[in-house]
Amino acid sequence: MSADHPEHPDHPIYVTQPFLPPLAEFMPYLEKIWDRKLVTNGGPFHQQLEAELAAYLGVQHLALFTNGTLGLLTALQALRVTGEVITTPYSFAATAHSVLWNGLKPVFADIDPDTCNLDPDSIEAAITPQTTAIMPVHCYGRPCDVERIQKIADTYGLKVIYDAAHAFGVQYKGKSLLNWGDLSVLSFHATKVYSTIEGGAIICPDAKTKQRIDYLKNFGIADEVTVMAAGINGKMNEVQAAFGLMQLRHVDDCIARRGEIARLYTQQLAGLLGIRVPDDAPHTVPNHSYFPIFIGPDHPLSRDAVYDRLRQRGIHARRYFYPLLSDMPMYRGLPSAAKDHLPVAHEIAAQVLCLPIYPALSDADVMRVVDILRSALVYEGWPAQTVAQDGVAVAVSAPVGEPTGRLIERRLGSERRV
Ligand code: T4K
Repeated sequence: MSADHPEHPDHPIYVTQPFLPPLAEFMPYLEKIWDRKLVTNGGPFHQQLEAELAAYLGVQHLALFTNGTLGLLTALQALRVTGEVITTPYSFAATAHSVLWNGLKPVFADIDPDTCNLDPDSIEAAITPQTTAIMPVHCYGRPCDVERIQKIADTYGLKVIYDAAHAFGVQYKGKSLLNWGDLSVLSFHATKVYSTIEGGAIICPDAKTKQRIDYLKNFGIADEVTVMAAGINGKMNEVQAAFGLMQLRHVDDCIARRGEIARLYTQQLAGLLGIRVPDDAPHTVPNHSYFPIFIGPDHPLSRDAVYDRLRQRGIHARRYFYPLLSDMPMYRGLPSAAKDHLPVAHEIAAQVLCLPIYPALSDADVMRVVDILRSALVYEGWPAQTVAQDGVAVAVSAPVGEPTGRLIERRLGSERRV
């Protein structure tokens, strides 16, 4: 058995892995596509998936896209956004790129350290006469402060387009989070909770906006002789839509397994000083799309040293989202990209590490990751909690006297876990 084999104790573990059911399950869908010879341009699976996803997510209208980025680009077009768009520096490149590709100016505002989402005060401070829209991200699927953002948008007459790439299925106060804002854009990329391999969707509240979005994603074509707008080709094809229909049958189980993994990490990492695990988001049914931890200054190793140590042992955690968008060459010249304007984003980007989480990850693999994180504290001789127990110096990785804390001892050069 090679080290690459999933049952090998040292096999590599990536931050995520797409959920793929047995291939046989996909074959009947493919046979239908082959029979129909309708492979793209709004075929039957495309229509079925739009209806099923809208019902599953609890939203009014949903327009499928061939990826999330084309959804973001089209959302800005659909609302005829102009001038400046306030957005977050703490995201994937696609967020700010979609603004730039529309010939608009991204204006970065700082984030909240707990949610990693745009800080409403910072949004308000960034508004100018040129501002027409806000593009917040529900980072890791954690809801933005949607109430305050809506209030700001209403006060200043701004549109809100949520980059909801991470927020599939998230419920906030008993309803889909995707109903907030003017539009929300999902990603169904292979690395996401729910996937069509590549894919995405715009969620919109009314049929008229959906019609405009449907034109825009198909070159602006209304019929054989009418082109309504300068649209793009953003259509999802039938193979992607079929894959999505199949995935929808499994997504609840996938999210449930992710939840188990998140709980195991949370339990096992509790009390490891220098490592912050975010609290559960209030009023939220989460999707556990990512498992970020934050390596603070009281940890004996830097975040990058922990990242390297994990990598040396075959664990490919990721620094989502480092570097910040505001540090990328196409944005760093913007006044809003200045480091002193975005102190929280810089701090969080320097501390974050997203641990592996995906349905096929076993508890044993989670413990492999946890043990490496724990050993970083012990082996580096972290001194803060060194105490005397029975006259012997013991380095512990949980606060002393914490009954649920797990201790890792170093006694006369030999380690043992209690
Ligand atoms: N807005 C936000 C906030 C986003 O996070 C994203 C995408 C978008 C917009 C744009 O949506 P899309 O246009 O992509 O629909 C990945 C994804 O490619 C990207 O979709 C995602 N965000 C981003 C956060 O993560 P990378 O560069 O980290 O991907 P990559 O190829 O390094 O994959 C990560 C790991 O996943 C690999 O180490 C192994 C595993 N993997 C990946 C793929 C593609 C697999 O096991 N199998 C696979 O097929 O960006």
